[in-house]
Amino acid sequence: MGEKSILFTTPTFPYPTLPANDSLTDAAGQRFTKGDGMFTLYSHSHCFANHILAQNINVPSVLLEYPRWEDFTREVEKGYDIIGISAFPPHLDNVLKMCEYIRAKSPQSVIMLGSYAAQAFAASYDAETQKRYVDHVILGEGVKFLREYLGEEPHRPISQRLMPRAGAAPPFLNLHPQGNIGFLITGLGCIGGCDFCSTTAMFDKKRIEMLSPRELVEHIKLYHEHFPEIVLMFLIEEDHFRFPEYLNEIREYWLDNPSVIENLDIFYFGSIDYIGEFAKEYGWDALGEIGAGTIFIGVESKYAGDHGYEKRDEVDARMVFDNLHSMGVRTVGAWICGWDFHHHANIYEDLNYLVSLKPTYQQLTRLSPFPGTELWTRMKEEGRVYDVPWEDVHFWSGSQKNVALEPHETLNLTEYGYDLLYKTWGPCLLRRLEVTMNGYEYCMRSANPVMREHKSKFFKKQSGLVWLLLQPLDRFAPNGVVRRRVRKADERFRQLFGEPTAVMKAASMVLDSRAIRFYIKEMFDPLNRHPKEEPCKKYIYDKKRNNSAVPYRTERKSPSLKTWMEIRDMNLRHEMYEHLLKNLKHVSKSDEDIDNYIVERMQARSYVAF
Ligand code: B12
Ligand code: SF4
Repeated sequence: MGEKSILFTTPTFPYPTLPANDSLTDAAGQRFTKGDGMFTLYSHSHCFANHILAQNINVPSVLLEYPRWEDFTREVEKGYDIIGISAFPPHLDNVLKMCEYIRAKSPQSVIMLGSYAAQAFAASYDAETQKRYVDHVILGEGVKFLREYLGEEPHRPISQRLMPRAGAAPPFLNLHPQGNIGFLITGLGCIGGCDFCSTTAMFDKKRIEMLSPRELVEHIKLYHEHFPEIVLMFLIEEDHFRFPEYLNEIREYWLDNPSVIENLDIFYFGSIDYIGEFAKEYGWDALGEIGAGTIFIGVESKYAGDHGYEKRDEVDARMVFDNLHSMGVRTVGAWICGWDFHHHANIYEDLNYLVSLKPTYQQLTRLSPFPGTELWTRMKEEGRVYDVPWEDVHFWSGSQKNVALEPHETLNLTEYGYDLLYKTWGPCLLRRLEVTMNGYEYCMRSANPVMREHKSKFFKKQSGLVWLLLQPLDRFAPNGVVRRRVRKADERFRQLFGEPTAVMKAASMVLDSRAIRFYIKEMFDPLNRHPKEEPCKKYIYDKKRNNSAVPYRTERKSPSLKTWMEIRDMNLRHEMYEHLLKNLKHVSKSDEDIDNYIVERMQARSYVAF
């Protein structure tokens, strides 16, 4: 077979919006920090599946990310041998349109469809319709499939090099922050087999290990060397804590890298029971020592354990959340509304249970029977799946006929839940500051010198950075309860780290003035009127950079005039602040750790991550 030309692409923009007019690609805005008013982070992310595929085949390829229709058609008309589309269900109507276009303009191109749009497509269309649009629907791991198709050795290890970074910032500071979150995939799939879960169905209830513990730490070091502005490594996996020996092995390599420990931490995934068991086996301190920064925890419901979900059976969620927070580990508490056991007499109790855990971040969604899952098949048989448009098949789909609740109630309850968390505990960024201050105290008490001398610095720097937001938080707190929390956090910060420096006070005034301007603008033109649009990028994997950590070249289309002006404005402002703060640092009493960090963040145009 001669060398094939390959185009990988995501669906074309514009993307559908979520029920609350949120952007599909802004995970912080639509979920993790949703409901926090102007303190809701504004974030971006990338399509990692296509990168993994492009990195693991021997032939060159072109990768289009978030193309507009004309970017896509221009590329299709070049007549690629293979066009691979990685997409999610909300894009299926558009994906079918893309396939029709390919069939018409480049009939020799073989069309491959992967990811969760493929899962939904395979479950929803008969074989003949599928063939009309797509030549290969790939369910499960794609690298092996692609290598086999290309006639390459399929079983060689799947490697990962650096991928584009994701980023997040408060919108009044920066709508286009530089990426400060790196991504690695430690494993695909989950052995849990929960009936509602798409990933366990996609990978047939198996887990495919993608990096060994040693490789993982080596890869994190590589990210840190190339992108020193990264503050968080996001590890894609379904439940790290099901594999305690794996995690415990990370500890040994992680503690050997103090300079990395001072600068970044790790986003893990876990479930209550398995985190509890890990802590029982290796001690709670082990969680700090594996670099856990944030853990995404599927709480699902207070009652999940009573209804057959084995991962929520044994351990008390409150004890797990409290212990994690007390040692500086942030949490994302995930809760699902619309279980069959939910009714009017227990739903508020369930929601308030989640609130009582005080998750640092949250994900409140509706139970959504995703096509291709066991739940969907069962509900279909029971006549309980409403026929909703593809654009509404996501975490708030409303496609499920509930036993006791009306569909609008489940959506309203999730919206209400975000608001309740905000009004009870304050915005996630305040909760984050409280947890990082706990982390500092915890490290200073620790018997482990690496935690005491190195990890404590990370907590101190991050606490200092988020302290800058206390002034706008105090001004724009949603109520007196939260305002008092802000003031208590300030008092505690001063007790722990002393009086804020001149640099901190100046930076805090800058943030406050940005927040005031943003608030005024929001009155007339709320950000939610303009759901986030990602720029189109073209990544060229020409295979000439095989020894380089970054294996692609990026071509970015000129941004729209509005985006260009926003970026220019941000750059100018940041240069000015950076200059001001550097000068202040020289003429006033300074806390080197915090002040240098604030200036570095200004330089990097990036702030805290989750
Ligand atoms: C990172 C992530 C995101 C990121 C980036 C996603 C992206 N690709 O654009 C962000 C934050 C933007 C995001 C957003 C959303 N996400 Co998301 N996300 C994930 C997460 C955590 C990891 C995905 C990933 O990168 N995995 C690593 C790659 C390598 O694995 P992979 O994608 O499975 O790809 C492999 C195979 O599937 C296959 N493959 C994939 N594509 C292709 C294409 C071809 C041509 C071939 C041959 C093979 C192939 O080969 C790859 C290598 O083996 C998953 C959970 C998970 N663990 O998978 C959820 C998940 C995919 N997201 C999910 C959802 C619902 C969403 C949203 C719709 C959220 C919402 N509000 O409802 C949006 C939609 C975003 C969009 N672009 O429209 C669901 C999907 C469920 C479903 N059945 O639809 C998941 C499974 C979470 C869950 N547990 O339910 N997400
Ligand atoms: S434990 Fe989590 S990832 Fe695993 S099958 Fe259940 S819901 Fe899915």
